[in-house]
Amino acid sequence: MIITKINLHHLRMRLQSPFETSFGSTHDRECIILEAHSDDFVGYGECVADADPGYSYETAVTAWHILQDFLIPQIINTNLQSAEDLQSRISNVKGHPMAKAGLEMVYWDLLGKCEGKSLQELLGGQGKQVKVGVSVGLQADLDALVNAVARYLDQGYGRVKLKIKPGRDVSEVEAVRDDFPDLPLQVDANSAYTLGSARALNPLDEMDLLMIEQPLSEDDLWDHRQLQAGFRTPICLDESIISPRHARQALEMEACRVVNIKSGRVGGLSQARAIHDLCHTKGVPVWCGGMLETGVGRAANLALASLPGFVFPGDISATDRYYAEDITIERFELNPDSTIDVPEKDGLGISIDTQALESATVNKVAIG
Ligand code: OSB
Ligand code: MG
Repeated sequence: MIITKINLHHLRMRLQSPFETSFGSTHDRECIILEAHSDDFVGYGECVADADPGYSYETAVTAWHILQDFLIPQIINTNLQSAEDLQSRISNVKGHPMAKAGLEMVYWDLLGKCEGKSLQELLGGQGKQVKVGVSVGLQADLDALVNAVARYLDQGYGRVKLKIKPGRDVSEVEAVRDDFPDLPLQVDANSAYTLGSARALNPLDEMDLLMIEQPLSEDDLWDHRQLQAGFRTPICLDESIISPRHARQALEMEACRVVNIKSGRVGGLSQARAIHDLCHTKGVPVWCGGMLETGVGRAANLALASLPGFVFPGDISATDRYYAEDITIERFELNPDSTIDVPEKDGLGISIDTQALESATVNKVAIG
């Protein structure tokens, strides 16, 4: 496949409500949408780097630079044989996984359109729906939190993740647990604790949580191992798992018992699938994380989450949980059994609402 031209669109999209985590509050989600042209088709991809380097060091602006000045010039007008071939052509660029993942997503969308196959088929996924949950940000107070959870349960979400940070952890989980004793519940600290301060989380071990996600720093595999040794509740790693190698090392070290997989964090769907395959072979459960994606990235997440090792519900909520207006014509709806349908059409299976894309675009460049 030969990509002859790529348009980058830097988007800013207003969230339905601000999303607060231990690293800050987001009201306007930024990302880059890649629009790639081959002779016969147009393919899309989403780079999930946000405005601020809070979740990772990448931002929409650094990813723009890396895509425009390094990644795209190295693959444009070359004959791409596979996703692995694409990755090997850009492997001289260190880091910047979100920029790479956005580019790889474009390749998969075009490949599906060329071959008449959905991304689910191309990746080897199965089933018409995937199980999903909702990630609930930090709220103003405990009442607001319990009300937010109740609202999502009314909408049909069957699994809830609560964001926590030091001082906003045990009482938060206790309040939700008291009102919803049987709810499948988990927490995500986005690396806000140290091995010392994480002692405050000990009471969570009695609160029947599915997992505790990324309590410590991204580069603290060893300390996660120490923490996991003292908890019955599985530790899940998100930020720490940046490649299949890191996944292998984390499992060998027993730094976690569950892995959150995001294609953006690991440099592309091929790497995401490789981590899935490794964990599946070792019997370690994985699930699909989310980055408040537009419909473009959400479509890819749904296909990825349909691989057989994705046993926990994904952070893949319905369109209206994130945006009043999205850039895809398709809107993703929650089914009553807390699932969302996997797109069936070729490639990502979505079509772009060009007017919505235009109105969300704050910067644009054509390459090639
Ligand atoms: O850590 O999982 C995270 C959103 C942005 C950055 C990091 C994370 C999240 C979420 C939201 O938890 C998941 C979603 O897209 O619904
Ligand atoms: Mg997380």
